[in-house]
Amino acid sequence: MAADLPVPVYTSLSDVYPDLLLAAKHGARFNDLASEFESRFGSQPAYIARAPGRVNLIGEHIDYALFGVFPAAIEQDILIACGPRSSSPTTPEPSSPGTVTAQNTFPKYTPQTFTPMLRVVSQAQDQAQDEMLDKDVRVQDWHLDIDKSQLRWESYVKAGYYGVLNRFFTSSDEYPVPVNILVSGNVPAGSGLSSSAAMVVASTLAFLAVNHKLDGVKKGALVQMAVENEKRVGVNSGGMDQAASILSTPNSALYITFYPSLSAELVSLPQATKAGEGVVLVCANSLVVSDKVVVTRLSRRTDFAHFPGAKTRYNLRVVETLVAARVLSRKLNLTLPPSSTSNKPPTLREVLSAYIGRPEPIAADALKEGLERILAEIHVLKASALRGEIGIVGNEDEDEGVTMEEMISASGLGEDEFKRIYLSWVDVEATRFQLYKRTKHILTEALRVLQFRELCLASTTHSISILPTTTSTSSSSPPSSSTSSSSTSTEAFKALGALMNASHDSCSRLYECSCPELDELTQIARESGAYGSRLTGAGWGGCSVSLVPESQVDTFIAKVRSRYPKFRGLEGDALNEVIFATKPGVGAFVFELT
Ligand code: NG1
Ligand code: MG
Repeated sequence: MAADLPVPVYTSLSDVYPDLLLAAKHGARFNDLASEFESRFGSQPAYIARAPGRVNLIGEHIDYALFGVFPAAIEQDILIACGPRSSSPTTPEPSSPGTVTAQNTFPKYTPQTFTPMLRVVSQAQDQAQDEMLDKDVRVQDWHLDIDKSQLRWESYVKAGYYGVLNRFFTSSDEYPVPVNILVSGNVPAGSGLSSSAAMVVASTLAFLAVNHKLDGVKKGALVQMAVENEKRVGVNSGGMDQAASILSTPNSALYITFYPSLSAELVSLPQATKAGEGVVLVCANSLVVSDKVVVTRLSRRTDFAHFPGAKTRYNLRVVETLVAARVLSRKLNLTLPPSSTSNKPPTLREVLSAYIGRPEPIAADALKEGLERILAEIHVLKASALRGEIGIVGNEDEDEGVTMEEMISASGLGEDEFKRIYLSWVDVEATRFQLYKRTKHILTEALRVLQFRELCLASTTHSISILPTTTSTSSSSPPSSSTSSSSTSTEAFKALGALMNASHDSCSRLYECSCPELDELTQIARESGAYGSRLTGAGWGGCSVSLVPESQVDTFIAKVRSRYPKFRGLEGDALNEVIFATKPGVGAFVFELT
């Protein structure tokens, strides 16, 4: 079934976009890119790999804790035209196998040439990778230099290539072809719409296609590959973006779960019965660039929450939530599954599983009930509780966090072992670690995702599991289906909007991943007629997503434009680029030029 669906390869865009206007619009983009490729490299590309960005409706910063998320692909995408270099009459054959000449249609991204280095190994060096390869012994291993200390456009191209090389060119009798590629796209970078995942997915697809390795590759396997590939750029992200980019289908959002294994269910937003009473999603870019890959070292006296950088922002959150999972399981005396080895520390989702004490996959209703119960116990993670102080005072969400020493002591591990498990892969310096606030966000956000899904299922007739590895989760019977009338759909939109607002509030106060501009933009959106509005993606800048009555989109956009200071004076394309309505779009595919 769906994990088993092959990655689609098309030779006609009208098979992808049944809407003629859309097919013509994208057809023109594909043609332009192919002509540009030909004029730069002297021959037609063989393929164009295409992967969309995504908007996350709800479920922020919980994918790496292995809780379910609710994204949808957007129409904007990354296109990578590629062709084997040997087919080019104007350029000489390079001597090393697999050399890549990579160009970008945006002049600020300068051309790059890189060659993977081959290392011969006698046997498996990386057990996990070999298991995925289904091979006992690898005889060769490829390396590409990826600069993690700065954001470079070609790093995302290399990341996709890396995975292809190390999965498909492991025996000494096969070498990758030299390749020309030309990258283009319209997913705004650093905006929380996952241009990075779109780049990595498109790059993975391009290198698979040009090396004739696409045959038999299933969508599920491509998601796993793209997730692993993107980690090479330096952000220890979850799998939401790659899964959304690959698995989306038009007009549906995806409920994606990661535990006990990857699974995706198509869920539509509630339909209004009366025309014009439906909703659309509007993305608005705060125009603050969200940059997770810059490394910023902090002085001991600095509050990390206000500084940029993957290591201090995104990856620090990953560390805090993993440590919180360990401490919570100890405080609640839970026995974690044997798979939670020290090399793969348990996540909060695995802790919840142990807390509920039922075999996986656990149905959505039971997960919800478990989340509600465990939330009543997480005060054990407050700094005062960890220090053994009696009596908890102040606002229930206030907590000053713990020091490194206190955190290590709460983990029950020795300092060396703690650092090996939780800090060896990341460069963080912070004075306080927020175990309570991060956990409260993750568990309440996981609950909101389940509530959001339930509201959608209650008002729509279908939900189809497309990666049915955990099908029995769908025994999480949707709430008994209500008769759909416009008043109930309006009530449903209000309830969805309220969940989005609560999500933003939690991101802002507990996860501290918003910024003043995003707080302002989402507030303006609510005051301009949105049912709900929240940041989308990692935050600290980037886009908001708002649920807006279909009939009011134009007035909504006009109001936001007049009130959000960074939008004043923007018109036409410049305005459309920063605030636009979007519908769930088609997932990644390869276009073969004939
Ligand atoms: P963005 O910032 O949109 O790329 C990141 C992570 C996701 C997820 C979200 C927060 C990457 C590639 N993706 O998304 O996995 O954790 O933040 O929900 O870093
Ligand atoms: Mg990204």
